[in-house]
Amino acid sequence: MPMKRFITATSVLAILSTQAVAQEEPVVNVYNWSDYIAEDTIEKFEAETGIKVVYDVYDSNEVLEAKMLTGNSGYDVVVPTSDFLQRQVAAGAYQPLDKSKLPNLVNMDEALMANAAAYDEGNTHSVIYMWGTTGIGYNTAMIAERLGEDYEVNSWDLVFNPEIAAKVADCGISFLDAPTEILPAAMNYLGLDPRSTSADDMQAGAELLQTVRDNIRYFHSSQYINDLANGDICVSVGWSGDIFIAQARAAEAENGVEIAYVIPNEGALQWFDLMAIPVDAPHPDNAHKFINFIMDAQITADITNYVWYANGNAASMPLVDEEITSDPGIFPTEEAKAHLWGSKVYDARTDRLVTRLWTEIKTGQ
Ligand code: N2P
Repeated sequence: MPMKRFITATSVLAILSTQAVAQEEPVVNVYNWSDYIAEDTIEKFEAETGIKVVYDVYDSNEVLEAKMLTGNSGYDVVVPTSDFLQRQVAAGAYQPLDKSKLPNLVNMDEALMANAAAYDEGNTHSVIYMWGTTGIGYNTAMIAERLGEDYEVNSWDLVFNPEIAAKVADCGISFLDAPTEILPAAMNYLGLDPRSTSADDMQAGAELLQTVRDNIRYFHSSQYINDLANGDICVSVGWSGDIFIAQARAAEAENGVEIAYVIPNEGALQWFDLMAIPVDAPHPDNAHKFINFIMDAQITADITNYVWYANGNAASMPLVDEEITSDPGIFPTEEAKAHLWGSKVYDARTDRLVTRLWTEIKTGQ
């Protein structure tokens, strides 16, 4: 009898202490790409859940990766791109998602999630946030002025053909500071496999970039949005949605700047960015709540409508503006899709080579 009482008391204690552990402080630390969320997403999440969002931004997978591989970042939700996610999962950087806490998974597009599973088997650690392409944004009037009214921008020639690039260099060309996206585009332009990891192919891509290096004003992965919108630069190799944001900002400012985005005929990189929870996240339960909230059809539609990126949420599609769903720069045509390539994870040797080549390109050595 006394024994039984003892057991009961112990179990009560056990239950109490489990609850104490499960009860996280009402905070979630989110680390996402810059210009990648709607104006009211965070506000809405905080109002609905009472959980405060501490929101930081980055514009480089390499920066995020350094934090994930070091550990102890303090972040609860991060958004790496597919190939980087794959390497970080292999390194044990992320915890498996508790899918019982993610009822909105039913909203996700099964075909896209199956594609994403190539980078994270079984979608065990990640959910698609947004996806897009890496193509060319340009100022229509400035290009017409320099290359003629009839020049149709539909090829990587604009930035990779030294003669053409030289003709537009004076109004400013920017490239993403994203070696794993720019080098493959250069290789593809040369007729090489953009997913090749052969040192010779990488070297050839780097040499091409060296030939146009003097025509490039800068390498940066977020500054180009405002610079394009203000007419301070005229060409950006950049991310689809970012270019559309520049277009929208120019329209809003009524400054006469007109920006267009093209997926060049030779093809382009198609990437996914995915939400994941670091293995040492301080608030994993709140992280699940945040990810589930993002997967709400209306919330994801609001984000796409604001940042002009396609998403992986099938249920959100009827709520996405027709202006966006019908734009081939955001939802590529079947013909364009045939030329898109997926991001490729590099081994350590290839990664070191890419880093070295990229430093040489940026410094013009
Ligand atoms: C948002 C950029 C996100 C795309 N500004 C990079 N994968």
